[in-house]
Amino acid sequence: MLALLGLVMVFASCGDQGKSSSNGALSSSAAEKVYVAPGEQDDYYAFLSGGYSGNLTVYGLPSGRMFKEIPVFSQFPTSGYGYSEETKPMLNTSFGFVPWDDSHHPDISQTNGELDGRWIFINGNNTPRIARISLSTFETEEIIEVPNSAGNHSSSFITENTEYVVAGTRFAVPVPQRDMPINEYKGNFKGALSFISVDPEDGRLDLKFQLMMPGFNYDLSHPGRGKSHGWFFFTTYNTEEANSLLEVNASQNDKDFIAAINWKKIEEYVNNGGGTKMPANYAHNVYDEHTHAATTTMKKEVLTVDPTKVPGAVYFLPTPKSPHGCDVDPTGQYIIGNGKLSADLTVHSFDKMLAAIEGEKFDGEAYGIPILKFEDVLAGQVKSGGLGPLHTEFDDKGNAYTTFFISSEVVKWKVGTWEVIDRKPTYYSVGHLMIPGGNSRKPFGKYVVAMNKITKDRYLPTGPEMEHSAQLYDISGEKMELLLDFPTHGEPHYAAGCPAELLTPNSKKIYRLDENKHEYATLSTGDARVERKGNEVHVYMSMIRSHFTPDNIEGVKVGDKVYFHITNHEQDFDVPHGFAMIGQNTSELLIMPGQTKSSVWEPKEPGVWPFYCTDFCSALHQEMQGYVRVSPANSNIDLSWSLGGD
Ligand code: K7E
Ligand code: CUA
Repeated sequence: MLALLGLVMVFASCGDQGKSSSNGALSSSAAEKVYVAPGEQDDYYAFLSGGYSGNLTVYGLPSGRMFKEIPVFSQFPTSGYGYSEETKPMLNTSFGFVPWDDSHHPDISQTNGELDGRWIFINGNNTPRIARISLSTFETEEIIEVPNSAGNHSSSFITENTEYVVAGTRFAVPVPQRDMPINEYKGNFKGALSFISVDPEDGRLDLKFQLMMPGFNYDLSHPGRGKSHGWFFFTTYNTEEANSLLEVNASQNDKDFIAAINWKKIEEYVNNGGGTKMPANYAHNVYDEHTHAATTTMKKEVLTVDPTKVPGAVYFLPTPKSPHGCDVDPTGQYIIGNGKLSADLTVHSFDKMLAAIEGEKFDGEAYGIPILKFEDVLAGQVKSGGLGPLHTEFDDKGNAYTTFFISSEVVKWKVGTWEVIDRKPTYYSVGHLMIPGGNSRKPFGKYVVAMNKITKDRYLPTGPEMEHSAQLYDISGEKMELLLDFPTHGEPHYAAGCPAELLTPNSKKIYRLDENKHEYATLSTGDARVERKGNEVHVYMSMIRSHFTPDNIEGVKVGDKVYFHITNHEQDFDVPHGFAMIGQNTSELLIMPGQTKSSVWEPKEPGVWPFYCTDFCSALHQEMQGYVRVSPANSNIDLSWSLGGD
C-alpha cells in the first residue's frame, strides 16, 4: 500500500506540474473566475472550522479572502473574547474554565432541508461542547457542554428543520465516569449519542436526550433528509472494542457499522415519559445580545435512553473497513460510508433499509441491536480507483464528490449509476471538502473547496509549520477545474457555505445604544463616574471619537480591583474602539458601536498609569488616551475623575 501510495503521489505531482506550465491558471482563465475586483464582493460565504485553533474562520468565495475569525472555544485576545468579564462565562465547563478546544464540523441551520442562514453550529471535540453562533452578529451566542461524552466528533450536525443539533461521542467511556481497569472496556464502556434541541425562535439549546449505545467509536454522522427525515446515521469504528494499539486491533473486523437512528421514534418515546434520568454535571453558557454578557448555568441531570428499550428505533448497517465519513445525498435516499482503509465506497439505500427492517431480515445483533444484512441494504459500490476515501459532498446535478486522503484527489461520481466521471489531484492529502449547501436538500453546485492536510511546497516556507491549504475547484461543468489555492487558519476539517445574499440583509451593523441593557452601561457621558465598593473600584466609562470619559482617574490604591466598564457611544457601522491598560494581566477589549465590555485590572505599584485606544479610529486616534493615578494601599486620597467635554 505504501509503495503504491508513493507511486500515486509521484505520478500526481509530476503529472500535474508538467501540465501547469502549459495549462496553468492564466491559460485556462481560472484567474478571471476567482478575481473579485477591488470594491466588488464575493458570491459565497464559506465558514471553515479552525480545528485546533478552536475557532471558526469566514472566507469569501471565489476569492479565498479571509474576512474574519470568530472566536468560539478559544480565548481570542484580538477582541477580548474569553478575557472580558462578559465573555469569560462562555468558556466555563464542569472541568472549570477551559479556554481552548478542537473544532471540526460547522453546520448552518436549515428550514425544510434548505439553509436558512440563521445560525451556524460547531463542535468542540476535546472537552465535549456544542456552540451556536449568530449569523447576524457573527458572535458565539451559546455553548452547551455534552456530558458522558469524549472526543465529541460525530458532531455538530443538524436535522432538516433544525429540530436538533446532534453530537456523538468518538471515544467510548464509562458512564457514569468511574475508576475501573481500562482493559475491562469491552462491554462496559458506553457511546453516548446526544440530541440537543434547538428552540425555533431564539435558537436556545437544551440537551433533550442521550442514546446510550454500545461502546464503539462514533466517528461521523449526517441527518436523513426528505424521505429519510427523522433518521440520523452514524459511522462507527472499533466495533472490536479494543482499548490498546487501535491501529491494529480496531481493524480486525472486515466490517464495522453505520448506526441508523430513528430519532423521531425516540423523541416520541421520551415525550411519553420514556428514558431514565441520571445525575450529570455540565455547563450551559448563554450570551445575551442586549445585556452584552454571558451567564453560566450548571445543569445537574440528563435523560438517557437505552436503545433496546425502543423497538424499531436503532439498527446497524454493516459497512466495510472502518468507515469515516457518513454522508447523505440531497434526496435522502443514499447513505454513503467511506471505509478509510478501502478503495471502494459503500452506498446504502434508505428504501432497502426500510424493506429489510420490515421483513425482519437480520444478521444477528450486537448488544440487542439488530444488524441488517449487508447485501440487503447495499445500493451500490463506487469502484473509485482511489485510496483512503474520507468524505463526500453533493452538487445540484446528481453528482457526488469524494475526497481520498491517501491518493490525494477528489473523485466525482454519479449518484445512482456509481460511475466515476472525473478525478482531480489535491495538494496534498485532502480531508473534508465542501460545496455550499452540500449538506442539505439544495446544494449550490458551483464550487467545491477541498481542505488539505499537508501544504509542503504550495507556499513560501514559514519554518517547520505551514498553514493548511485549501483549494477551490469550479464544478459547474462535466470536469472539475482547479482555480485557486488559499491558506487557511488552524486546521479546517469540515466547512459550511452559503450564497452571500442569504446573510448580508441580516448582517448586524451596530448595537443600538437605546437597547443596551448592560448592568454597567454608561448610556450618557454625564453618567460616567467611578464608584468604590470596598477594594473594588468600578469605572463607568464611555468612549467616542476621540476620547474616553473619564480620562483621568485618581484615588485608586494598590490592592484595589479596578473594573473598567466601557460603553462605545458610536452608532456608525464599523467604528469599534479598543481599550488597553499598561500591565493588565488580560487582553485588550475591542468594543463595538453601542456595546459595553468590562475588564479587570489589579494595579501592583503606585504611579500614574496610562491607558489608550488600540483601534485606529480617527485622525485623532493617538489622542484617545488617559491616566489612572495609583496610590499606596494606605493612602487616603479620595476617588476623583475628570469629565472632559463630549
Ligand atoms: Cu475527517 Cu474531524 Cu470530519 Cu478531519 S474529520 S478530515
Ligand atoms: Cu478609539 Cu482609536
